[in-house]
Amino acid sequence: MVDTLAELLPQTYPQFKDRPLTLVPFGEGLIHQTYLVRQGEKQWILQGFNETVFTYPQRIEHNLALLSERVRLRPLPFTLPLPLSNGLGKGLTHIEGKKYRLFEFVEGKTLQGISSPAQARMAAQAYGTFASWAQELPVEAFQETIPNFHRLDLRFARLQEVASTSSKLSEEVERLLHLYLKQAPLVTWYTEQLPILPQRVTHNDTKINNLIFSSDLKQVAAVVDLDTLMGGYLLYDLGDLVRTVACSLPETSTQWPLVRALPEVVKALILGYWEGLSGAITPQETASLPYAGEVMTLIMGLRFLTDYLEGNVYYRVTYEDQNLHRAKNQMALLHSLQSQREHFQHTIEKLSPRVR
Ligand code: GN1
Ligand code: MG
Repeated sequence: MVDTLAELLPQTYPQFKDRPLTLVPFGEGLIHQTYLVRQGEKQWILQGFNETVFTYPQRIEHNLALLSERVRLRPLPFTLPLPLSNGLGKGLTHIEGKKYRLFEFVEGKTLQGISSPAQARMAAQAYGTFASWAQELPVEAFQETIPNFHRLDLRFARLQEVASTSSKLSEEVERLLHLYLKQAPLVTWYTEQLPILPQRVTHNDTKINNLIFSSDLKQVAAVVDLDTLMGGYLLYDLGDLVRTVACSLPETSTQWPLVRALPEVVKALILGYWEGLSGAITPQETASLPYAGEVMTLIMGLRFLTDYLEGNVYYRVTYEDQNLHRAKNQMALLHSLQSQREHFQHTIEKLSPRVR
């Protein structure tokens, strides 16, 4: 495939004419297929667009156009890489029946984990700055690129539905399923929040590897993966940071007994996010933050387990049981977060004495 792409890309992107290209697979994303494109010294990112997951590409284009307009008027301290136009002026290019997008290559480093709480704080500051900046975007003008993406209640119901007809319920799976179903109180808490939390434009996929740090790791150079940018709640963005940054091991680790939330990192994330927000937060939102990591960890766990039962139709896996293992990993993290909830509550109360 890479050879075909290298040959066909110049037909749609005139900037590639004349000199040969090389393509290599790139990054750790689970949804789109990403390649690094090289021509001489210059580099780009080419993304094979996942149409099974993103069935509304025009909604993404619509949202990104709103974003690009805003960033032109009010730049951020980091870049938001947007698709480059092809020879027809379009962001999406069709090659051999598939869709692709091309991006400028951002010089720097992506991390799969952090090496200090200070790094966590920097990452959270960037996402907090983004949320504060995005507060001025008209949330109602943004379209849902994946309907009900972070609706915890619907994800919970979906797992129950899929499990009820599954033929893959071994004893191991049953045990895990039971642990997930015991999380009903968190789902209830979440549904009670929906009417009181303000909707705002959030990133919705704030994994650590969706940031590009400068090569010296002293600052955040770019926030990437903007396809799920749409209306959401602040707790989604802080939550996915907690899930992916404050965990002792990555989400693919199978050393479940060693999976836990690192309190000093959670604290650094809360502080950094708070600093980035610089006051752009309501008391209700503040009160929701101690649950942020739990909600996002539960959502991902539910999704991994559902996908396992459905036969790995959504997430890319490298072995048959990987989604089951990811779901186990997320449950271990969730339990660790829950055992420390009061501690996180305390950290947040100290930032904002009005919150009880
Ligand atoms: C997916 O594409 P990637 O790997 O950045 C997923 C996120 C999950 C994540 C789990 C559109 O993100 O919601 O948190 O995998 N994105 C989509 O690692 O489903
Ligand atoms: Mg990604």
